[in-house]
Amino acid sequence: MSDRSFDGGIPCLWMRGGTSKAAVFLATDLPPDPAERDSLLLAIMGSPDPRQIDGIGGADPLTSKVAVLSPPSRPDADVDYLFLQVFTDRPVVTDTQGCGNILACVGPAAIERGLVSATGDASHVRIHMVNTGEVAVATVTTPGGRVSYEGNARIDGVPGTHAAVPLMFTGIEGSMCGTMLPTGRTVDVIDGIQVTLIDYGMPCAILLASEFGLTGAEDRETLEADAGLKARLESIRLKAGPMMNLGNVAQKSVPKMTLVSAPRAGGVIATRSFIPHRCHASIGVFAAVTVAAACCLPDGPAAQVAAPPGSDIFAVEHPSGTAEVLLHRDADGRVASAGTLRTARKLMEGRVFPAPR
Ligand code: NQM
Repeated sequence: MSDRSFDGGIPCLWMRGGTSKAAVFLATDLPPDPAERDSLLLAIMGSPDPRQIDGIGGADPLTSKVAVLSPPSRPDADVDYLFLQVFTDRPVVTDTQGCGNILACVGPAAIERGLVSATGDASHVRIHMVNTGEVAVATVTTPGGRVSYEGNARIDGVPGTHAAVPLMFTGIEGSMCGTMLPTGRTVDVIDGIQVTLIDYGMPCAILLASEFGLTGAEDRETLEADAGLKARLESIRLKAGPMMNLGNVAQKSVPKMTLVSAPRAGGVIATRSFIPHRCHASIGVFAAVTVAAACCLPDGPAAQVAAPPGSDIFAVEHPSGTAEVLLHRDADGRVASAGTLRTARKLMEGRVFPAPR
């Protein structure tokens, strides 16, 4: 343990990225030892406690997130971004997933904190996603060299309009599982249920809502109250983890368990995504990209219900609207690159005070 004191607080940006919120830190402001850092982050967010009453976490996995920024460790990036998911009700901090929603606030935060310089009215920030090893490119609105959060872009799940933050990805296939289809199959059967185990940016298990007696249009609260459903999903998830090269996933936030059904609002597919123990209010960015990639497979639960898009834009329906994913496919129909559009906003800048440990 270091003898560093945090009594004077720790510099922190509290930001919305897409449909999630995170505390954003510079790595130099946190303990270098991961165990010590994670203990501090639990004390900052107020975990473990389902209400996170003594911390700044919002009592929901979508608002109990951390981004740690540091200078780039590779020449093709401008900034390193380590994502950490802080569990609300367990003393767990995990780096075994990235987060595309929080990725949206990394470019603005890196400029705000002086790690990256703005380059004209729009700045392209190359972000090394340390969790998975790829580089994403975010475009940040920077009139006069300062970050602007104002604009006309709208994303479902966030009221109002804001500056667009387009995100582009390459090389995200098999981000954590090594390969897009870690079992080598498009369909496996676990506990008698068909499942596609796939990683195109996020390890996901894709299942038909109908196999669980659901329409796939149920709201978040109804699904979260269904203890039987959650137990069945967790049983499948624990078996899927080793099959996906993820090892024992009991204390990990992957794979995401995504129930799919036919679209109802003109999109390509409808989703209800468990992340993994709570139902997402919308859907994660890389989870949506991965669902879109699953729709391109010749068979499996997604292909069975998807309405093929007429273009490269895959509208993925979720409980609070639709997330649009851009998928570029090569001449063989293989997904070559992906993108999406998010917004972000600085909510608070200051010093955060961890609870006594
Ligand atoms: O899949 C939540 C979120 C996410 C992850 C989660 C995300 C992604 O919406 O890229 O954005 O799946 O735990 O913040």
